[in-house]
Amino acid sequence: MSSFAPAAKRSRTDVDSGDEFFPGIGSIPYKPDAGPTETLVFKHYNADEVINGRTMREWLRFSVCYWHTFRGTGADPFGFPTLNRPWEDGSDSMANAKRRLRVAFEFFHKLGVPYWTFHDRDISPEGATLEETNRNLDEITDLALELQNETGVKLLWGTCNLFAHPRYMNGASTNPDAHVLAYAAAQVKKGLEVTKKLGGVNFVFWGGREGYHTLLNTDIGRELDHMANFFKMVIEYKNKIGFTGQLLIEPKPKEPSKHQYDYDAQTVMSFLFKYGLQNDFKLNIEPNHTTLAGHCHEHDIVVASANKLLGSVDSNTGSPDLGWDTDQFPMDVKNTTAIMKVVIDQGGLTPGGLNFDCKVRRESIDLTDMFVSHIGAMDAFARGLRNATRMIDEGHLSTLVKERYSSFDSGLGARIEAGTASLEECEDFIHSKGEPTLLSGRQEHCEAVVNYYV
Ligand code: XLS
Ligand code: NI
Ligand code: NI
Repeated sequence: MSSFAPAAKRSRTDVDSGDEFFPGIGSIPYKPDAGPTETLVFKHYNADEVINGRTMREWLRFSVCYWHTFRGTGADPFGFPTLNRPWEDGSDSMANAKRRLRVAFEFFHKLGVPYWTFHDRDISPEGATLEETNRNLDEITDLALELQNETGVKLLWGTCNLFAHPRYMNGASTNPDAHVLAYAAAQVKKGLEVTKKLGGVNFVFWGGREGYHTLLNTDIGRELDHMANFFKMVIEYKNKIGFTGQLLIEPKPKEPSKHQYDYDAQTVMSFLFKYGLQNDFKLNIEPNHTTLAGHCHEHDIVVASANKLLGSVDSNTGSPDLGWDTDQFPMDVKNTTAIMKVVIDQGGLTPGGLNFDCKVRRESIDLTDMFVSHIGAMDAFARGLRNATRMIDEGHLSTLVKERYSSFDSGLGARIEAGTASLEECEDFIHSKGEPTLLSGRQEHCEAVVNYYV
């Protein structure tokens, strides 16, 4: 971004492109020999360093989300806002929205992330009518385009907020009222248009209210059919306007609906295959949703990738010891190593990325906490990338897995794998070979191998 003037010039009512909102902080440097308490530098993330044939920037494709980082206030169901955000004037005005957008791009630029993500309603106020709302969005996205061009920061994905407004309380594409579904469709039409305008390389659907609270008033079969037809309209319009971004669905098991239709990766994939949508959609996996569904952190990443449907990652972590979505910054290197192993094994995430759909704790009230949190998470993923690269290169685990399945490489096993064996053939095999020789699963050995790299 062009130069930022001192903070003293900051104004709450005017939008001055020369304002600097994080005056004490410059571009975050790579400083591998930094001490433990230097948390405003990268100790591991060296964007231009080539690892395994690609720069770290290209492998990791980091992105900052607009909603938590620039719309989060620290308020929770029990308390008022806590976060210190001096540029906010407390209004829902266009001037405030524009100033906030400039702050965001200063932040993205100084942090050195290549991408950002937003919901339509995060960046631009909703008006009294759809026309007014869309006009606001046009004006704000004009500025976003300008700021993207100025800073080189690109759009990883756009999405529509189809869950906050009261009209969506019973769902958007699964609402029992066709009128509400039509509103959501009109909103998504515009969302696709502005995402295309900003060069977004993906478009996400997280079905916040797509689910139910009681089966007594709900026709699940019709709701799922409607959701599928909604997505078919999306595909049709996307093709019509020439939007080439990847469509993504983000699974989540609970919060806010008691039961969410997009419960986990396996559930979403079965929906996609049932309705023939598997070639047009992939999954955006958020591991703290995965743990809420009762799986381990990397489970859905592995399952989606195994089905060639891992499109992108909301790289958060939760507190699995709690029962709700805490959207914390991923600081656990074991988790990031497990995720990066999958990402490398599938050849990268492009056009997806690692989006920090994370929020600072409501007690982390300083502006520097915004940087420290993202830097810590980027470093955790950089370490994950380095660890996973070594782990894959040295090949101990992949050799072990290959050996474990080697009985399927020849003879009857190969015919079973090819789908050409029969029950009679298996019976004959057992008559001649008898009992199998049992082999250890060696779980603790595998865990010890992983610990060597972490
Ligand atoms: C909520 C979701 C949401 C999506 C985008 O839990 O993670 O933030 O990523 O709508
Ligand atoms: Ni998310
Ligand atoms: Ni989430």
